[in-house]
Amino acid sequence: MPLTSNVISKRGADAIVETLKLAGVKTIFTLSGNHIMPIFDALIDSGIRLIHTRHEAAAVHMADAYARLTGEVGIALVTGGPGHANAISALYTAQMAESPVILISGHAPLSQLGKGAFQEMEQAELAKPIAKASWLSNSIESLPFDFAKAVSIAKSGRPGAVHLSIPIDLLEAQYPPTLKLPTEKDFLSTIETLPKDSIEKILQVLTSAKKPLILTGPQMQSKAGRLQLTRLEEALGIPVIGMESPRGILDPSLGSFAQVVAQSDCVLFLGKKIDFTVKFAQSPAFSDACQFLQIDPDLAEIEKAKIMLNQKLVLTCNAEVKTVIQALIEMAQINNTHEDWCAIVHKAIKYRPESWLTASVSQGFVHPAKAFAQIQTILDSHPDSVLVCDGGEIGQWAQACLDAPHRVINGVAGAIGAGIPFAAVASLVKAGAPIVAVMGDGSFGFHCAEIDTAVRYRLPYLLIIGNDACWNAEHQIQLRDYGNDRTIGCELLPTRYEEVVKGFGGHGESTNDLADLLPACKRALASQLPACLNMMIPSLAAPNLNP
Ligand SMILES: Cc1ncc(C[n+]2csc(CCOP(=O)(O)OP(=O)(O)O)c2C)c(N)n1
Repeated sequence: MPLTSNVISKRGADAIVETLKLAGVKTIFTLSGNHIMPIFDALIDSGIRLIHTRHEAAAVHMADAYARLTGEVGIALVTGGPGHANAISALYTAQMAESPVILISGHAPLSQLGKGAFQEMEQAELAKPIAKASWLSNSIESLPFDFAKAVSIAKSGRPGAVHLSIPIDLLEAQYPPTLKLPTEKDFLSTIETLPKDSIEKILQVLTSAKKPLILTGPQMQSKAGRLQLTRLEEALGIPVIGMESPRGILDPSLGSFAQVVAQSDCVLFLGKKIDFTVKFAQSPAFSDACQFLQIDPDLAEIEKAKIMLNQKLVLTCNAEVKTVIQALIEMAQINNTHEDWCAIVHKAIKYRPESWLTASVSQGFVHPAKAFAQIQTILDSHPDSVLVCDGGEIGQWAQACLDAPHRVINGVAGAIGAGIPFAAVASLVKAGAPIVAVMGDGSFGFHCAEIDTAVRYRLPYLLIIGNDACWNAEHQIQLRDYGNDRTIGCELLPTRYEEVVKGFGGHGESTNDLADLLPACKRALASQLPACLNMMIPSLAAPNLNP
């Protein structure tokens, strides 16, 4: 029988909560279940806030957005078996976004393993391929240290997802009077720095190139991270570009960047994985004459690059990205030799065709670029406004047309559906700032029950639904690859999603009139509720800025 809170003697669950407090955890995103109820009980009076969601994947998406927006570790707590399995797809999004998230899952009791316990599942094995580390706690003594180790791993090197399964019998077991809790050092991340001569060598190769570029990955795309990249660019006089999209160098928020990438003669991959997003650094995306440098926290990434790039990889270093950026800034010599090249690169990134703003669409529809030109004024109205992007083609239009101090996009994982959980957390951590989340009608469906979560926790935001009654990104693939007469199965209905939002207790508006768009958004924001603007759009292909 589980111990209840009126039996005051401490349990493993209390040890976990003590450890969460030591780690400075303030918020946990969760969905209840038998295996984790001792933790719920131990959280009473702990000062740690529970945000109870409607789906385990949403809890992980929320922990992910929390980590990206605060720089702290995001914690998701779910039950064992099916609850854990539900959480897994969202863990992949966090891992690919280099977001330090810890998924704690309850687990069948150790004493019943192999006997057919309720919801028994090889949970750690299930999470292993998509996490930095994944394991099953196996003693009450190790429990607090397991959590501290999870924090340390999630934050070290390339940040990412960590999973810890905790059997319920450990949570219910008596807390031995001799039980030790972790100290500050147990939570710390390990930092690999670079010796001074390596930094000098990197600076020398970069500055002697004619058209050098520095590419960084998702972990540098927070507001603070992007500021650090600007400082690095200012210190070196070399373009420093952050990447976080599965469309990579073709990301519409990078304009026609792919065209200048092809001209570069030296690229430093500074914690940026050399993967599909950079076309594996091969020709024609990169010049055959381009030299490559790589600084990466993962030895495995370096080994992979050596095989792929061979002689073209002239220098590799194993180190932590933010520390290296700081060292590069400190050791840089002011040098203006690449001023023209910087201007060319930034002009390419800013490129958006003027024709977007005069494009006409059929009666009853709104062109996304014209709508976003108006919505940008909302994002410009506050220093901490947040842009969330989700979905297929509409998400690409949003990324091309909108900018904000904080951006949370679905990221390299390319998984749709996280927009509503992301928006709730943006509202939680950036209270008072406008939160604008853009998503397709298909993507809206994945986690629309989280509108209820946002209503319960009073988390206002504005969802802009680009409603084309279609899973358009896939429909566009059918048109492009199979032909106009071979479209199948991607139709949706022009559903009144604003009524869905109202049904959950939020505010709903619908428009297909550009003149009413901004007033409708303002009414939605003034409602101080989770709100949506259901906007009818034509099925447009994502913007192509690198024809
Ligand atoms: C979890 C997940 N399932 C499926 C896909 C494949 N997918 C990518 S975009 C897309 C269509 C999205 O439709 P919608 O949200 O309406 O946006 P639209 O493309 O219509 O603008 C689909 C099904 C995916 N990327 N992630």
